[in-house]
Amino acid sequence: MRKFAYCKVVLATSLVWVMLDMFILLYFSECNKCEEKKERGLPGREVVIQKPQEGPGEMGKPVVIPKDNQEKMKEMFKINQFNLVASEMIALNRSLPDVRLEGCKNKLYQDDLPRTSVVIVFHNEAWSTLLRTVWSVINRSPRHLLEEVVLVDDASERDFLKRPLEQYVRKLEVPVRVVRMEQRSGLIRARLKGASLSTGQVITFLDAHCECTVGWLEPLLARIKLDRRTVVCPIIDVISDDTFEYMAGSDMTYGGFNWKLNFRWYPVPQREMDRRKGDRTLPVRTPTMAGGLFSIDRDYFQEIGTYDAGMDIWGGENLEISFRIWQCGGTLEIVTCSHVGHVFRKATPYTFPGGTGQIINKNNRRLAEVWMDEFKNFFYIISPGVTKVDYGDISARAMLRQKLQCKPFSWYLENVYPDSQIPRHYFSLGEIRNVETNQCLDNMARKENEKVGIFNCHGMGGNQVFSYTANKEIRTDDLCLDVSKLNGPVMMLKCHHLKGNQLWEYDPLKLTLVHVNSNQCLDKATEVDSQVPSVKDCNGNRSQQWLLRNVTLP
Ligand code: UD2
Ligand code: MN
Repeated sequence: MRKFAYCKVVLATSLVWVMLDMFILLYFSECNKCEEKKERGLPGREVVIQKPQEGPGEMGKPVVIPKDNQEKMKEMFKINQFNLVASEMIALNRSLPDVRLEGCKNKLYQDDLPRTSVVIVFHNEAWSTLLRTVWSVINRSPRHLLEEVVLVDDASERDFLKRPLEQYVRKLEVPVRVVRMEQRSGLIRARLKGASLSTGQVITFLDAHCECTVGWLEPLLARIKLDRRTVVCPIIDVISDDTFEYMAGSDMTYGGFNWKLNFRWYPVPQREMDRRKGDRTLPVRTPTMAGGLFSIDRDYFQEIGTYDAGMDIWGGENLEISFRIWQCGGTLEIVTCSHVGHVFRKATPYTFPGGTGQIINKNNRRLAEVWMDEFKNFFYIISPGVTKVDYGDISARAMLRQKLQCKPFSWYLENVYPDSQIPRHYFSLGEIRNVETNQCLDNMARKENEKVGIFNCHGMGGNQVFSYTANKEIRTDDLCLDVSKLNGPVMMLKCHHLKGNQLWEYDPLKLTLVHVNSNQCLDKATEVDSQVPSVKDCNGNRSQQWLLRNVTLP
């Protein structure tokens, strides 16, 4: 009996302990060591930059988690959707490799560059990643170019981001201000608040899980000094969400977007290499920015209408500002001599009040309605249901476009983004229907390098939307119908704009789609599989006849 009672007490106490442990794990683990342990090798800034320290993650090396810590690691991964255990093992001021092109390392910049405020917005960010961002800014920015750091807390729910954060940053040698949103507002309105409270001539935005590398700032500011209507992004390097390894990003990709209005990286086209006469250390003109990391002249930011404050939480603002910059007379560049790392995550750790899809679609509709003219139809047709999402009042943004006399979206496609996934000119946007079976080409939600399918027509757009373009590609979003062998199946490959195996000739009388390279006709199926369209010798059969029909929006 007594033994039983004893057991209960032990059980109860261990339960309390486990719960306490969980609590500590969730709320304090990121902070409990933050004060003493984290700045190994301080203060010697020069030391930090030039001499790699000993320790996990130094010089951007991957962190290895000991076996007996794997469970904790998995548990803590969920908090921020990155390896928090790894992040906590790394010094807040860790050393990083100099990943710049050789030609960047000895470029000289004027002394009188404009000073920048660095604005970092965050919602429930981890202590270690947030402060490592701040430390990397302090340690790797020339002091005379750094006005201040402004941290905007978008109504985080973690105690360590309250007073402990304010106390910590007070001790830093650069002014770091913490400002709070009264309620969860999303990154767009949080950045607007940070921008309005900052004072530097330039505003530099960073995500709250970044690391700036040596020489990151000067080349950005130099471009703005040259022309205040130039908005500049660094190359965004990859900090592994798993090991926190630092991996250099490529100077050969730039920003684009697909029909769904997702931001995507695409290869820098030959025309842009030619314009720079092959010099990869010169800035790349980019059609869009990823969104999180850029510098902009304060007055110019005002002039072109900051952000659309009607956008909520996350998403869309990056394309919106990109289109606006270009269409309203500015320039958007990736400065290839500037490298800043960012922890890319596979999932989002925080809530989207009102629903993820709802919010992102609303933001995207706002930007499509204001900036994309008739080309918004590519977005609407491939995203069934999106036209039912309410996007609120956009009259102020439409007026802004008027006031600034911004150019049409067709101008942007023609002059800034001729290799865009949205074709400037096209013959059809809708379904491609087989005359014999009355079925439609369908991408079956498959991915790059898979076969195109065929399925009963549903007239709803989505997976059955194809555009036959003026360049004679048949594309569904950024994938093009491609055939690489005689009688072969029709594959969906990334469009390469080089014609080749992606060139199709439509004959509106015979209703055939001739694959030019093989001189064969698109047929409803292969010999062996009725679900896989292929090319075959042209035979005049109805299985090789196709109707290109525009889908009309509901
Ligand atoms: C990318 C951008 C991000 C933003 C987003 C589209 C990069 C590296 N990142 O997504 O800056 O443009 O695309 O909107 O280009 N945050 C808040 N409140 C919120 C939600 C987020 O303050 O309600 C903060 C968050 O803590 C982070 C920043 O906003 O510091 C960006 O959020 P993210 O890191 O989840 O976005 P990311 O990198 O996936
Ligand atoms: Mn981010």
